[in-house]
Amino acid sequence: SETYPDIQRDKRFAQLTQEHVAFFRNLLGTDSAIIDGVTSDAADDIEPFNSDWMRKYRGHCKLVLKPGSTDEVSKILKYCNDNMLAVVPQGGNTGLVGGSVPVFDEIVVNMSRMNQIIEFDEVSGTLVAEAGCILEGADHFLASKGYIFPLDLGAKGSCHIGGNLATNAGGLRLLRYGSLHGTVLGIEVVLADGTVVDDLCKLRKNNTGYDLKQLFIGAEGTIGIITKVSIQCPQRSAAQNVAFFGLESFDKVQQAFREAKGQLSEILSAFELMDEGSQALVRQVTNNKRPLEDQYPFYCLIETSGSNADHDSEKLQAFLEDVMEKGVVADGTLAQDETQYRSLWAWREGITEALGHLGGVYKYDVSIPIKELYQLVEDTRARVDAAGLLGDTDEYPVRAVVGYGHMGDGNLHLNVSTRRFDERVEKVLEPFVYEWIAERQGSISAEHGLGLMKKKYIGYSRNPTMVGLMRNIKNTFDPKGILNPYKYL
Ligand code: FAD
Ligand code: 2HG
Ligand code: ZN
Repeated sequence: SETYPDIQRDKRFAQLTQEHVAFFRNLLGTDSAIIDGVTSDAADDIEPFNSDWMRKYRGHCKLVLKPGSTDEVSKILKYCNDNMLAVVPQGGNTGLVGGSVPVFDEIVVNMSRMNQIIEFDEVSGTLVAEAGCILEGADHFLASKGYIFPLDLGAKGSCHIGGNLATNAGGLRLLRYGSLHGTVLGIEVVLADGTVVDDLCKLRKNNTGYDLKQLFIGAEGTIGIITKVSIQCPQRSAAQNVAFFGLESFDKVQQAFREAKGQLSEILSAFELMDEGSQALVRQVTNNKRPLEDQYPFYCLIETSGSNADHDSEKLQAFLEDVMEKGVVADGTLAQDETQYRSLWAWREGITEALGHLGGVYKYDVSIPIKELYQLVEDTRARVDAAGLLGDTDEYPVRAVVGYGHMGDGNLHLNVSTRRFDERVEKVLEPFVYEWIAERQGSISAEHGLGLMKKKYIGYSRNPTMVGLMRNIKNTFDPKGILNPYKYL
């Protein structure tokens, strides 16, 4: 491929023909369910499905299929498996590791038409929905019933719940609601050969045999296409508060986290970290007024969710006074209303989008023991600087090396914001970052997954025995390897 000189197209895969297209057209019936660049020139319409959110990864697919039912997904995959046609499952295409777009000419199976809520049990809080529901839409539906989706993230307006499961997305409230491995009760999934696995269980407890659904959570579309989801949703909290703090050092950030857990305990629902560099870039792009008057090396956003607004704000106010008195926090502000609540969150949630406006971003999504979480940013910055790549003017490719993330989960997002993607920058960063993490027994993928970006680096976080077992799983569920090839393993 002109895009990926290091990767060869797998010759076992067939080239798409008019006959293939005719089969899919006949199967899907409606024109809106198929974008065909094989028998017609639909290049412009296909482009958004070929190109990822960051505009870093680009494929050359000529056919996008949008099934409207599990049966259609099953028939598509059976036909692809029989005819050796490679497939990329695609949700909202907000993934950050190049997993959701083709590498060569794989067919995109986009799930956006399977977007119905199937049922909701108002007593238990169990939601059953199709995989193509947009996360924010599902959450709005739940809000009308007094419930909340147990996952929230900046891409909620576009990402699908099926995509969330496929990546095992973590997001902003994992600290409170836990991982999808705990909240998902069941799934329906279609295997490569078209077999429909119906495990759409609605039970909280079910210890009958291996828990197979867990394999598909975080499998990034490599062993099946998730078509339906059953998930346990918590009661929506009546009161939500947000505080935004400035802190002088990463030691103080850690102290603040300890204090927050101790003093806010059951109402704490998020503890997020942002460094000054990340906030300066958000400010540069949005031009919004900063929440605090002065600048600090670090900022934390703390959210509480509870049942009693007065009680919660009293607790948060007392917490803020206490940590300021002890000198843990240098300055802070509390949201006074819904508008301020949203605008404080925007300083954290908006980082990815803001950086995206500034040029190319190299992203590393890592778990490391909290004590060393920020050291990675400092060491990386020093390395990029020593290589002569970091500077304020156009001649330098790198604008800034910044860190932020889900402090409460020990998950850092190291972002290297560049004026343009540049091979010299990538060479300085990789495998340096992965080695740094492996030395500390960290994870090179805390929540975004492996996709195309980290396929060759899996060995930094998983030993050969585990990678071998993973290959066996892949071969069991997708023996011909048609699902999301060239990625993950
Ligand atoms: P896609 O990007 O379409 O696909 C992602 C992967 O899942 C691909 O490998 C694809 O093949 C596979 N896939 C998609 N749908 C299915 C399906 N139905 N069955 C099988 N495989 C499927 N991630 C986090 O974890 N935490 C965050 O806080 C977070 N914040 C983000 C903020 C922004 C602004 C952006 C752009 C991204 C963020 N992400 C975050 C990354 C991304 O949003 C998540 O990975 C999300 O879960 C992907 O969902 P999607 O529907 O867009 O999937
Ligand atoms: C977040 O936490 C997302 O905002 C995206 O996981 C992180 O862009 C990133 O690196
Ligand atoms: Zn994140």
